[in-house]
Amino acid sequence: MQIDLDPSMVGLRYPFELNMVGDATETLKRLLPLLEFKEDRTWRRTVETNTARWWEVMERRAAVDADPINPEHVVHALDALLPDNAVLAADSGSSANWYARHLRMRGSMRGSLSGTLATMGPGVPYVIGAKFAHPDRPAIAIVGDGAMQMNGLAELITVAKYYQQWTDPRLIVAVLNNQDLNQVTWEMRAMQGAPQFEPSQALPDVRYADFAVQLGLYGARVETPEAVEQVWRQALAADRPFVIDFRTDPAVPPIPPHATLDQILAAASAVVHGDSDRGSMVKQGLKAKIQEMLPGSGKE
Ligand SMILES: Cc1ncc(C[n+]2csc(CCOP(=O)(O)OP(=O)(O)O)c2C)c(N)n1
Repeated sequence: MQIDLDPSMVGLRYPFELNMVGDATETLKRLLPLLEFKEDRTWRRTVETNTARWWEVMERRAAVDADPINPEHVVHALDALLPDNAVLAADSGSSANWYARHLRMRGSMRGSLSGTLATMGPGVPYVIGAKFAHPDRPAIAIVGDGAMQMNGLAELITVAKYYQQWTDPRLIVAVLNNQDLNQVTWEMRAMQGAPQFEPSQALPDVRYADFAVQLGLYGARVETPEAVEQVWRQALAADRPFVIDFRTDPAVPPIPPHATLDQILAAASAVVHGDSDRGSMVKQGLKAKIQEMLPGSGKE
């Protein structure tokens, strides 16, 4: 079913069984009395069980130790602390995976990413835009170090220029500093069985937090998992924008928990062909995967 105000949009991209033209709220109000209660709750129970299992697996994956910090822990820890009116953005890269998997949208939260084009670089500009639209709400971007080097660092100058105009000055940029164009490194492993190609994939370590401080913002570099929660709390309580440089492990696989066998075999073949990151990659991949099969995870 599709409901759209604009008749020219109805059925534009996908064939629907039922097309309705109208205001979504009013149309749904008219549809509600037509609903029939289904006695058979099997489908609903399956969805509830799968969802509960998903959150257990996420909890376990976030708790897996990594070198030095598991990026899943960074985003999972944020979920528990998020204000209900936060505006969120993820960049295109491994951050989009952790954002989609670990953050629970609730209250009046909003979230944006470059869903269709998947272009790198929108994370920081999106939260700047959010602050102009909603200066009274905290905005948080989760961004890869590649995107940060591409344009995020320069955009911090814009943040420093305008933040005093915002009633709530909180804008947080969390950099997943894994010194790798990690999403593509993993795609190349999974799709082509190609080992990490260092000349194109490796990134220099940059002091993102120091750059923020130089602009008059706050910044912190985090190198241990124990410090993750505390720094999120600090940034969420700050009276100005805050850049957090999380030193994360590129060996944590962003491939989906339900990756196909072909993809797993291709990644394994990348290891055989001398991936520069091979030891840690296999170890982290297995550790993350095992969380889905442990007792209590619903698969035993
Ligand atoms: C403008 C642009 N260039 C290249 C790509 C291909 N690409 C997608 S994700 C990615 C790596 C992103 O690296 P980084 O920002 O460091 O995030 P990570 O995946 O390491 O967390 C690349 C190169 C893209 N989507 N958009």
